[in-house]
Amino acid sequence: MRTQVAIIGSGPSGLLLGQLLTEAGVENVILDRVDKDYILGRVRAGVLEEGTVGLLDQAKAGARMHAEGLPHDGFSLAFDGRDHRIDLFGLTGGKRVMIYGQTELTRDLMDRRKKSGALTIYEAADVQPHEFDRQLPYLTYDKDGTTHRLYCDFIAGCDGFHGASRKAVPEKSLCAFEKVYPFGWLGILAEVPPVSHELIYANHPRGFALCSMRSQTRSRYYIQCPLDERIENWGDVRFWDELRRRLPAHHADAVRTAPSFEKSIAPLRSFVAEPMRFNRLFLVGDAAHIVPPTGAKGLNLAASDVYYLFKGLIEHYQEGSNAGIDAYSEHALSRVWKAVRFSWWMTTMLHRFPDTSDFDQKIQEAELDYLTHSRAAATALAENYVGLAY
Ligand code: FAS
Ligand code: PHB
Repeated sequence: MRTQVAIIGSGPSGLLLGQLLTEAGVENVILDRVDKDYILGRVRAGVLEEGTVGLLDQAKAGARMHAEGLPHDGFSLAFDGRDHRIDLFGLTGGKRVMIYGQTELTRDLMDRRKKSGALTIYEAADVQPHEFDRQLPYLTYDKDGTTHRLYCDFIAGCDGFHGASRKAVPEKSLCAFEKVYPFGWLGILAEVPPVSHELIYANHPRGFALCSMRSQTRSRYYIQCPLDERIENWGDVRFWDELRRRLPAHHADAVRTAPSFEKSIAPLRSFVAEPMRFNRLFLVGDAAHIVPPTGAKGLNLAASDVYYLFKGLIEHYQEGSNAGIDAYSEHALSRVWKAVRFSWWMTTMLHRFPDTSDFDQKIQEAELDYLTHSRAAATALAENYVGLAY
């Protein structure tokens, strides 16, 4: 079998790239090692930057997001028993974010791809990129007891942090930068109205908490937890009590509870692989970088990678120019590192570290106090949160 662009991974990166290419008339095939239901069963991101919203529209997969998503003009920082709103819209000259779950975005892209007739091969085992350092790359994969070959012009490694594409790159050709945080996030989903109409990021001596949502009737809450924490230690009552302890009293009293229908623990890390291109192989999204979810950047960085790679591939196929693909890694990494810094800064300011002293807690609260009383400081926060320009 042969195609123009072979995409490993049917997550947001792979699906968005595949749909943009299909809309532009560039043939592509997506392979994933699991099935659709498994992918849709993962609960992840919830905040979309305007650039991500625009790409979904360009992929003709944005209708349900505009119908059901929640445009947000601000969020609150809670600390020292009080909270302060960060006016994203006012501080950034009219920019906002869209609250819309990654699961729904993925579903919309899958539905659009099915309508477009583009090929996705699910449950493709042992997908491996080959000869990407030459001019005739191909993928091999196992399905239905046979090893198949997919010849292509380019390979997009959209297969996440644990995927095969980054691992296929010779170690001497890749430089990895990593920081592992000494805590995780315990998250739940519950069919209950959110405590506030906007997100609340809370710093507390007991640990970080985040009040988010998926709709006006479905809430998403997170509390910081030790890395070795086990889900079975956290019944709903214990979760709700701990969440309330970490919020200012007026929010704690307003938290409405209901049985959780999803509960998971995510570790936090910062990771960047450089470069993001190896001749005919391109690393995209989590395959190339990971950020702690505190800045709501993971999914949005995947989208900006896709923007740069899509632009370069279209220039190659439609104008015969390789300028875009040659610049992909440099352009993507420039935005990635600024988002990695922002996510590290938000995480460091809001979380309780094992060695956080009383002095450190006071410094965190002073930084939050400065942020919520200085227009210059709040503007810097706001422009990073809504997303820096592509
Ligand atoms: P993904 O990991 O989403 O998709 C990769 C796909 O490749 C998967 O479908 C996988 O099955 C497939 N694959 C992997 N290896 C393969 C192989 N060898 N062969 C074939 N297919 C293979 N971001 C936020 O902005 N906010 C959040 O709150 C947030 N929470 C998160 C919680 C968790 C637990 C995790 C893991 C991530 C979270 N993220 C969050 C980040 C997340 O949203 C990612 O940025 C986003 O999924 C990136 O999308 P992809 O790059 O497509 O990678
Ligand atoms: C979420 O709703 O899942 C969410 C929102 C904001 C974040 C992280 C996660 O920073």
